[in-house]
Amino acid sequence: MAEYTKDQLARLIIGKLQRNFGRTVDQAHLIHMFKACALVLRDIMAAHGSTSERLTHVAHKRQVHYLSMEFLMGRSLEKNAYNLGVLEELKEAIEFLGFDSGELFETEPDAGLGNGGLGRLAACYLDSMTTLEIPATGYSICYELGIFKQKIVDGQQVELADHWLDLGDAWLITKVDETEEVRFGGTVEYNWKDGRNYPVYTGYTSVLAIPKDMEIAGYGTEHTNTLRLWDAKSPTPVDMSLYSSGDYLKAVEQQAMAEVIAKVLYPDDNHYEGKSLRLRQQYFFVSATVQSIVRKHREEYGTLRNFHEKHVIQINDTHPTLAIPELMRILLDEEGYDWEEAWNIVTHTVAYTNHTVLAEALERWPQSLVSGLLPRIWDIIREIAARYQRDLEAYFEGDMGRVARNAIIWDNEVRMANLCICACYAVNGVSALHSDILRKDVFFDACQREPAKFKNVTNGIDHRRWLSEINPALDSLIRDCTGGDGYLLDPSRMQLLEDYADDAGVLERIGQIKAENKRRFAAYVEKEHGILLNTDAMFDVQVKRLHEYKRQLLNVIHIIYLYLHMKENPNFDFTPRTYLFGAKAAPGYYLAKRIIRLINDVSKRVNNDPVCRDRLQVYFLENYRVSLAEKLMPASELSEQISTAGKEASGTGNMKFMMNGALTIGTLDGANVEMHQQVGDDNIFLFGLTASEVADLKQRGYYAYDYYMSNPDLKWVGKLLNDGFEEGNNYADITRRLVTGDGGMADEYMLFADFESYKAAQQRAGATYRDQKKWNRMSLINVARSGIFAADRSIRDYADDIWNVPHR
Ligand code: 26Q
Repeated sequence: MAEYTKDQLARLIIGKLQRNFGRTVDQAHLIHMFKACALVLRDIMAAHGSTSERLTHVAHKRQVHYLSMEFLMGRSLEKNAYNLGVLEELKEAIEFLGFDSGELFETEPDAGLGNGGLGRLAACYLDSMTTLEIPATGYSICYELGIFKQKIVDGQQVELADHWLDLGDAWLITKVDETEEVRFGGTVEYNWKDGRNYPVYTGYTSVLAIPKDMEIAGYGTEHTNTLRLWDAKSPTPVDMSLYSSGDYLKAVEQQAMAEVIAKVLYPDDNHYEGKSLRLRQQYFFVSATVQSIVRKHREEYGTLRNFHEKHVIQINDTHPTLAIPELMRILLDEEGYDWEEAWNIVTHTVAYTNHTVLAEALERWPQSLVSGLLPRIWDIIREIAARYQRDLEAYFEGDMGRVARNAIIWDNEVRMANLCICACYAVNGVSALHSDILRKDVFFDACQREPAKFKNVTNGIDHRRWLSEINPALDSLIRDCTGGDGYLLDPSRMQLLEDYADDAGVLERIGQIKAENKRRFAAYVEKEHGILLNTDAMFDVQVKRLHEYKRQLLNVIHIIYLYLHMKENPNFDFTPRTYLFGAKAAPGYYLAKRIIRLINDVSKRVNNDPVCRDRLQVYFLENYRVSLAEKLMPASELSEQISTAGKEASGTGNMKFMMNGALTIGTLDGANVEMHQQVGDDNIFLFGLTASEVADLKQRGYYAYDYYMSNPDLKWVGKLLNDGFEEGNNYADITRRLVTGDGGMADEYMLFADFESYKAAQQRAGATYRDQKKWNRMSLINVARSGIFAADRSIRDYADDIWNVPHR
């Protein structure tokens, strides 16, 4: 039931072309058309938006503020049209005006304001919060450059700048009148007046935070929410007349220092580096956000005493932790509240989600950096830390080991996770296993002290985008089998599909849908890269950020083993495979880049060896990103989720594959555990050590060398890596890292321990694939039972267990 017909939309687009670009349809280029379409949809959303705003304010509802350094939004045109219920009409209007709608959608750049899982999760949650009619706002930075574009040159990763705003700004509305001022540096002195200390702040540098708002449309609702992206500007224009007074240089300096803040997204995923600019980014966006929430609250209620009743601030990992001392600062210094009162408000407002247990990802900021850049915030953190320390000492009865582990400031560092645990009223992990590890290991002490604080909310994905929108044929099948499109707002209805688990016609249709999606993907790859993928082979896919713990290397080692086996015995019985990889490596992560090069070398060797023809193919897809994932997921058959158990907090790619009918080969890690619970042993290819077995083995002593020496296949692969693929290009460094450690820990992620078990699981997958009917049945069961991995379920969990807000 669309509100707009094709003709109406076409007229609106023509109007936009005329007024905004001075062009007729005949004079318009694709980019004008794209921008005109975006403007038309923005108008529709704006009309809805004013209704939402009115409703929220009249009802005085509690609002959610989702703070995240990353929102990996991808494209918006098709998605917004879909959610507004005008996708078909818009496509027709575009065609009617003489353009190709597919080509038009492809011109939109991805909004790549994130690295991977954490950023994409935030984007999926915005969709669900809006669809479930929860008043919510996302906050982040309007990075001028999003995640870099990856090119593969001579097998190696090269990074290019991502100037997404050239077209991506079509969705942004600048609200200059809602600018906030953020202060850095300077000194604080305290003046004693009326029995209390008032801070006086001098010599600071101001940066202006200018909001650029992106409106978010919900599905099947007129409710809209906003993603607020802060841009950084200097308050002092560079003024030549100051030149002689020496202020000119200062003004230029200030301008540069201000505007660099919103320049670029840090491309590190699951890795912390204590860079001053990163800390400035964090405080910039957090301070602007908290000030903006407080300003609106004051306007509406005239007091901050009820602040915590009307707002929850959700902190996406520790990156926005400074929201805690920033809100304290405002309540203390600007409202004049005493400490207890301010602390009570803060600790009833803020909740924290942890996304990783990797030690190298935990944020610990040098105190010299914090105190120099944020003197007042530093004083507040010190006071929070001192009070917490007293509580810890009392609770742990002087057990200084435990006090030290839980301290907020220790060894001249500020530990952001401990600050969050101290101040937040809820702390959650992102899968059942991960939340368990937080409770029993990483945050053991804090959990003993306050067990009720520690919760689980298993991640979920936007099933409207990641199934219905990108896989229309599967969407039709689900509608046919579950009685219409009800599953779009009630993903639990997907389980009705299971009534057809033994319906030969439906199983056949599942197979045909996959085959057709594979052909479409292969056609895309051929057009873009000139490579012919073998669509008769199983598409076996590992796409995610490159990281040692995700073990792309285990996959590669197994492929090399297959290759060597095939060379030695060309007749060996093997189910044909097309192995696909996609992964960006953090630019400074040397080993990750080596692994990318290795994959490309293996690809070159295998694809050019006649023995492998029509049987084994390996291809590295460059620049893996949201819009590529959208094409790939519907075409995938085997989903590689093979991290060392205990390391992947949840994973969300695993859910996208499952929903699109791929089967999983994986370890019992992250949300794989819950996927296994859903589908049972028979519908997943599990292998490897469990998280507790990994911990035990580490405890007993893991000797990679022994595994290597006693396994002929591993030695075989090792020899090829040492010899290399061509003159002067070998991977002996990688073998050394695995076998002896090369100065570090040998095989830290236990590839060797899981190799045989992985090999066996791969064999099971291959054998099963030969029985297409059985495979399709497993595929159907996976789709049918994937409903609980919809973000709508996650958001209802957050709303009920943590936020205490009503929802649809
Ligand atoms: C921190 C400090 C300085 C620079 C960068 C960072 C930084 C940036 C990004 C640290 C971590 C990240 C990203 C973490 C991440 O994406 N974690 C993933 O979150 C997903 C959503 O919950 C999970 O599904 C994945 O398991 C988890 O790896």
